[in-house]
Amino acid sequence: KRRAQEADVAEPRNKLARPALSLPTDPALYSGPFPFYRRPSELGCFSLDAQRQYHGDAHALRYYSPPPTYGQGPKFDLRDGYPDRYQPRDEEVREGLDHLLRWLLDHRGQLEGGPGWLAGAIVTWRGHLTKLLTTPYEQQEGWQLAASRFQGTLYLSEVETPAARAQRLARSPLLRELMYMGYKFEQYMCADKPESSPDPSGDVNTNVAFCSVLRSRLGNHPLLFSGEVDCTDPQAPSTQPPTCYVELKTAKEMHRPGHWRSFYRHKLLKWWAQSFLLGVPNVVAGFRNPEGFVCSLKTFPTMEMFEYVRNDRDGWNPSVCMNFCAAFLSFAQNTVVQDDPRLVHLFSWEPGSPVTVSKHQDAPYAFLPTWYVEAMTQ
Ligand code: 0WD
Ligand code: CA
Repeated sequence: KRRAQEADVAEPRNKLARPALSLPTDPALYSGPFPFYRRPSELGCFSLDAQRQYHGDAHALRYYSPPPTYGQGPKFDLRDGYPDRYQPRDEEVREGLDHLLRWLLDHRGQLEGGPGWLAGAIVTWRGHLTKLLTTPYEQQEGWQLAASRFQGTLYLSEVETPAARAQRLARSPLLRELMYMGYKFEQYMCADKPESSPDPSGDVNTNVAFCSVLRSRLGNHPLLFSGEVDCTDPQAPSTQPPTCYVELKTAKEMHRPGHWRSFYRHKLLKWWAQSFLLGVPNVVAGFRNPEGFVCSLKTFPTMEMFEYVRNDRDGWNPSVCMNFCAAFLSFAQNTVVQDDPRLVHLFSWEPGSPVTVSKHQDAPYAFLPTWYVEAMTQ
């Protein structure tokens, strides 16, 4: 026993030279002070149209337009228009980081942060960072993240796990309608122009998206990421993005304290992680009854969400989320050493296990498109 300990002491010389082979995810390992997180600032934006085509503008941004607070309150039928006025995005199309890379290519000459800032940054979708933040508490769904280093920059792009793909292909009619209802809620709450009102008579087309591109930093990791934004509030105290943005969510109407507790422990964690990363100050929830009607709304300020679980031993802790994310980013930075857009380190995680890595060359895991690599090499 004693000899084994002595052997461990002699090892660090080796450990320093080689990156770790796996990363544990237990929450207890990541408590401690909240790490530095730079206030996210918007560098730009882009829109995707009804045909999922990229435009370097804000035309798809909608305006927060809640129903009047006087009177009887809302009665939004979230099932209205399903399925005849539903144009869902083709989920077989793997977009990877493509839209974000298109934005980056168009703006690479105007990036702030000084020369070489991009070379030291991590580029990814906000949604991928959300999954990292919630990993220490996630007990259902694993993930895979592909990583490539190119011109110094570390790019992270999610890969659909076989389990997630199987679930998506076997998605029940009930779940499909539930997904529609989330988008329908947005239509009841958003107007196309700041001075107009929502028009729930039109189609729900989930190809359409407005994406904000932001700069931040977690610990010593500079970040450039993009996230889809539901709407902007023309009456927000500050009109400066991202502080004018509003995230819309639906949840089941709850009637018992136990339902609320479970909502705070699970849903609110995901809502917090997603909106905190992007700097969205408020999440507006619509609670739907069993008939699919939203009859009540509640605003959850992102910065107050933790209060609901602060004194709950089975709650979540923002420090744990952020410290784990920082640890993962360090792990990835130390693992992906070779600069090669065709080389992929695939980080895989399943609940109850540590994050592991495998190495792959070219198809099917390489995700940096030739058009991007060639244009950046000019
Ligand atoms: O190709 C894919 N498998 C994915 C594409 C997976 C995840 C996202 N995306 C796309 C999104 O469509 C969006 O254009 O990437 C872009 C940025 O997404 P994000 O902000 O990084 O992702 P996330 O935070 O996970 O989702 C934000 C919103 C969702 O809002 P809710 O309230 O449901 O969290 O993006 C939408 C959705 O409204 N969204 C999607 N829309 C169409 N197809 C998808 C999807 N697969 N995933 C999220
Ligand atoms: Ca939303």
